[in-house]
This record gives sequence, C-alpha cells and structure tokens, in this order.
Amino acid sequence: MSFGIRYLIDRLFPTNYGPRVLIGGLDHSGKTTLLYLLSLGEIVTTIPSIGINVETVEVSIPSGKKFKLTGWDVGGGCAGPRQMRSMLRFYTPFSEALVWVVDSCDKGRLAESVQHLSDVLSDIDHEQKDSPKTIPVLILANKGDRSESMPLDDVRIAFSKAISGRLAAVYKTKAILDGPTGLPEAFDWLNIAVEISKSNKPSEPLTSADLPNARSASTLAQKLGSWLHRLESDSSPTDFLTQFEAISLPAWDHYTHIRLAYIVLTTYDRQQGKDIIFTGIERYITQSPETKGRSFHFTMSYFWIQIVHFGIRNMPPPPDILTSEAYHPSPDDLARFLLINPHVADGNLWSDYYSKDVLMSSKAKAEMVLPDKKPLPSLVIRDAIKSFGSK
Ligand code: G3D
Ligand code: MG
Repeated sequence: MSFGIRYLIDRLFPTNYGPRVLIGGLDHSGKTTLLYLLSLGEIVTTIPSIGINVETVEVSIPSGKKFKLTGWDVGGGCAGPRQMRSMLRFYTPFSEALVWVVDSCDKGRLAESVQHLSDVLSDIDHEQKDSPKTIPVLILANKGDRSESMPLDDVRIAFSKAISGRLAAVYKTKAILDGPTGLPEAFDWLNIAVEISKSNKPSEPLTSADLPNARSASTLAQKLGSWLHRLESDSSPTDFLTQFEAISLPAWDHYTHIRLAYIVLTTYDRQQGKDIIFTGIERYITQSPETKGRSFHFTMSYFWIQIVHFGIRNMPPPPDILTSEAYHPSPDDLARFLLINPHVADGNLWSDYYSKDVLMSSKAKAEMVLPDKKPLPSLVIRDAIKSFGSK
C-alpha cells in the first residue's frame, strides 16, 4: 500500500463534507468557542485540550444557503504558538482556507497576533513556492460584544500590511448568543472566497513528496509526516499485537509505544487496556534483547497511556456518522488519530508536565508520581460536549 499524505487526508476528511478550513489565532481569542458555536449553535465552556478540535459544521449564510465546512482548530493547549505555527504549516497544503481569530478586546496582544499571522502566511508562501495557491484568509475580530472591543477599522489597519495582496477580509464577530454574531456574513465571504481560490489551485494532486522537507519543517511536523508514512506499510493491528506477544516487534521506539497504546486502548476498555500495556511492556523489556539495559518506567508509561486515552476521546466521529454516541475509533484508525493528535509524536511532551528531576527519580520509575509543572489534562472538549447531550 503506498499513498501520499494528501490521499490519506482526502480519504479521512473528504471535502464532500465541505472545504477544510484551518482555524488559528493566539490562545484565548475564542477559536474553540467559535468552532463549537458553529457546530452546536450553543456556547460551551471551553477546556484547553492538547489535541486539534475538528468538527464538520454548517453555517447559515445570508444568501439563504448553508455553507458546509470542516473546521480544524489548531490552537491546542500545550502546543503553544511555536507548535501552532508548524502545525498550520503542515495542514495548509491540504486546506482550502484559513480563519484567523483575534481577541478584539486585547489591544496589548494585537501586534503579537499580527506577527503570528504574518509568520504563518510566510510559511505558507515558502511551502508553496513551486505550486502557489490563493488561500483565502478570513480574520475574525472576535469578542465584539464587549464594550472595550476595538473598532473594526483599528483591527483592519493593524492587519492591513500582513494581508496586503491576498484574498482576505476582516469581520467583527462575537461568540455569544444575545443577538447577531456576525458569523453568517463572515462565512458568506469565505464561501465565495473559497470558490474564487479554487481556480488558482495546482492541477496536480500533492503527493508524499510535497510534505514539508527536512530542512524547512519543524521537528513535530516532520515526525508526524514520517509516522504517517511508516504506518502505510506497517503490519495490521492484529499482527502487531501478535508480534508484541511474541517479543518480535520490528522496533521498540516512541512510534511503537504510541501504536501499542492506541491499538490496546481501542481494543479493550481503559482499565483492562492499561493493565495489558503495563504487564506487556514490563515483560517485553525483560525478555527482548533489543531493550537491554532499560528498565520499566511506571510514571512514564502511565503518562503516555493517559495522553493516548485523551487523544482517543478527542476524536470526532467521521462526518457520515450522525451520533457521536455510536462512535468508537477502531484499532485501524491510527492515521486519523495522529492527524488530530499530532502532539503524541513529540517524545518530550512529558516535559510540559514534569521536571526532569521528578520524572527521572527512582520513585517515579517505581510508582505513579503526579506532575509537578501542571496537571495532566483531565477532560477534553468532546467529553464536555457529549455531556451537553445536544448532538
Ligand atoms: P481559544 O480556543 O482561542 O484559546 P476559547 O479560546 O474559545 O477557549 O475562549 C477563551 C475565552 O474567551 C473563554 O472564556 C470564552 O468564553 C471567551 N470568549 C470567546 N469568544 C467570546 C466572545 O465573542 N465574547 C466574549 N465575551 N467572550 C468570548 P473563559 O472565561 O472560559 O476563559
Ligand atoms: Mg482552544
């Protein structure tokens, strides 16, 4: 089996459910609130999650039509601005538009937001220098309901240089339900802009060779790309588990650990899965010649099991499944899982939560030790939404 990332994304997130639209912007600007307002028609209390929030939504636009799109909120909690930039860069070749959300009440961070957008756009230009396409940029001056919000013209002026010469527009919006939100008008523009930009698309489909190259891409985006390629020719989940049992996996690295956790946790429930992984890893380390000199690390194993578990809970159902209740990601869905949870490819993710001294202590190796930097994510946005019961 050999196919490019483009093919994979087209298969997993087909555009017959609407164009793929990336949503970026500084933290706290309202990206997640807006995405779920579009998705549910309600305001949900947002919880910083560490994955990407992906929802297929339908926006009623003033022309009376519905604009269907798949929104990718790439502002994940722990990823931070650096990772958000690299992730936007990774996903842009497969996207039809960029929505940039700005907190119009935060005058102090306006320049920062402009700078980030400029950086993202220059990344996009760099990535696509051989096959340029016009990606429309919709800037949402959000939180327009608040009295201290800046006039729309001030936001326009601030972004004017960054978007000069591009297919771009700035709209005032609010993610609060006490009157018009401004979203129908903004997405009406985007709907037309996506149509216009289609005529500028490269005619040849992108292939795996179009992936960010080793020199220009960030480590996380590179890793994600290489993992997706590796997965193409990897064994089936059943064969993988058999090799794990037989202590004969082809490698024992971070990718293998994540794949193991994913397959086991989608095959068994969390408690049973955790036991299988713990016992299995300990046995593997003791018996495999490949893991000589290593010892089982309780807290590290627990940390990754939690991260993968939360990532699985963060996976939205494919758009052709109507109720989220019925959706249980299958062991074969790892590519989809990785595209929504690229942070799992970062082998140093633990350092956002633990200091080295604490995680590498003999106590943490022998038993579960809680993080000393920040708590593990305990609930992801999709769980909160399910508890609303409105889908
Ligand atoms: P992010 O995903 O960009 O990081 P969030 O931002 O969607 O998590 O929103 C950050 C905070 O801004 C949330 O408040 C959210 O309710 C609030 N917010 C988002 N959009 C609007 C808006 O249009 N108007 C107002 N008044 N508030 C908004 P909390 O208090 O949960 O941090
Ligand atoms: Mg968010």
